[in-house]
Amino acid sequence: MERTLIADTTQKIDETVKISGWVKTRRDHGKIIFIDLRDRSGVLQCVITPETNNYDEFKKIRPQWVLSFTGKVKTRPEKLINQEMVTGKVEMDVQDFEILSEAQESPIDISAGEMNLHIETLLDYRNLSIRNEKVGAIFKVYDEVLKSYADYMRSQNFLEIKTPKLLSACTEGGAEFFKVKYFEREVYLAQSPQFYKQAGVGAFERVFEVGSVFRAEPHVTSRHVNEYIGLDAEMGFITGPENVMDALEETMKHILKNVREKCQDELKIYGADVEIPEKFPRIKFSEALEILKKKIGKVMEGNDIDPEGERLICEWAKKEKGSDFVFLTNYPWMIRPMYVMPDPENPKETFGFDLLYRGVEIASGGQRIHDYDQLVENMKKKNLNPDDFKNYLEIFRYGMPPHGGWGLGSERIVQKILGLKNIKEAILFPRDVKRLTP
Ligand code: AMO
Repeated sequence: MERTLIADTTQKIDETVKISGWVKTRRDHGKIIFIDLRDRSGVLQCVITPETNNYDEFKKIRPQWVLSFTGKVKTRPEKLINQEMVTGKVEMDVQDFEILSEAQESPIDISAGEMNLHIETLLDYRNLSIRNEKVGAIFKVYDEVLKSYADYMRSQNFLEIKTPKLLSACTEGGAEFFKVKYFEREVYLAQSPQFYKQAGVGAFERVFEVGSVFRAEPHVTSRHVNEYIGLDAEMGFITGPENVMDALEETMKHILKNVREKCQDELKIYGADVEIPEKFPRIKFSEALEILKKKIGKVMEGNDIDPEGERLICEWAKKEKGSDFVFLTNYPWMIRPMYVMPDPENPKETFGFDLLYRGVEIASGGQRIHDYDQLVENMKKKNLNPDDFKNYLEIFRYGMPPHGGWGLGSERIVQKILGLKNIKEAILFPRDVKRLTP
């Protein structure tokens, strides 16, 4: 008999079907055994009685065993209907079962709705914890974010590209590189597809990439990991950084709209609201500093806005502008990379921006320098040696349109949508300063 998915059993009342999945829970009531069987589509209550074939063998079956059940789907008595479940109106009277795989006793209880475990324990037992319904919900939202991003980019005629992650030189300079052995040489893991996506613009005008990014940052924070998935984009023929912000704003709206529509069950599990503001407020970096100083009484040390400042600016944007998002624009030249276009009216500022969402930076971007001589000049001003960027500079010898783009952190989006305390919860198998397993 062909397998029926559990979610489809609601359409098969009074039919005999075969379902397959994992034992989520087992409850014994005298001789009657209730099994909640889980497959990729849902969970179904299955009833085993002494009439079930090989009933005695069922005694040994425990959570996480993988089974097939053949039996009749029937409507539950009115008072036993579970409104919370898609399959809550039906159950299966099991006639026959087959054991597909046995399981040892689980070291953590993954059947519970809420797994009140320390994050490190959750991650130590990651192979199991991702089977929990609440943990699993995170990855359904993540899937929707990735899908919506790629779909939207394509709908706007961006070409999907994949760029190399093994590099002979550090992309943007700086100390955030992992060195790895490559035959007899030492090479670096890419900490951004920056240069390659710009090369992509030279050929295709609009490109995007969903790819791994490696950062050798020793930070232990709730928003940093050492390997993450970047949602990058780059577009040509822009007339200013506003075009890039407009495109990023529409992209985020599209992602959130899809998550809100398609992940209702998952959002409910987390009690998460997805609000989509009509317009994302845009304020200059310098104005943000003023707001922090005047309205909130926080003076930033140095030239940048620290995580606490980002949180406070987001609180301000929510209160004053009713928006979970806020763009900070015109970043100071001092703290932006050499490829970011300086503002011709005020060279102390650039056409670089950040996008903050619910207290955290989720994207950086801006207009880039597209003129060869200007780029060389800017490198020198930043005390970089243009000879170290020979391959990158090549792009600008052969005709580059004005262009710009962004890098979005996919995991931070999911973290903020669901209100997860730590970014690592939004990563299937995270890599941090200490963790390289499982
Ligand atoms: P940036 O370095 O700001 O910009 O990175 C872009 C976005 O990537 C995410 N991110 C991270 N997520 C998790 N862990 C980390 N350690 C981490 N570091 C960064 C953030 C951040 O906003 N080349 C530019 C982008 C561009 O201008 O196009 C860049 O890499 O969400």
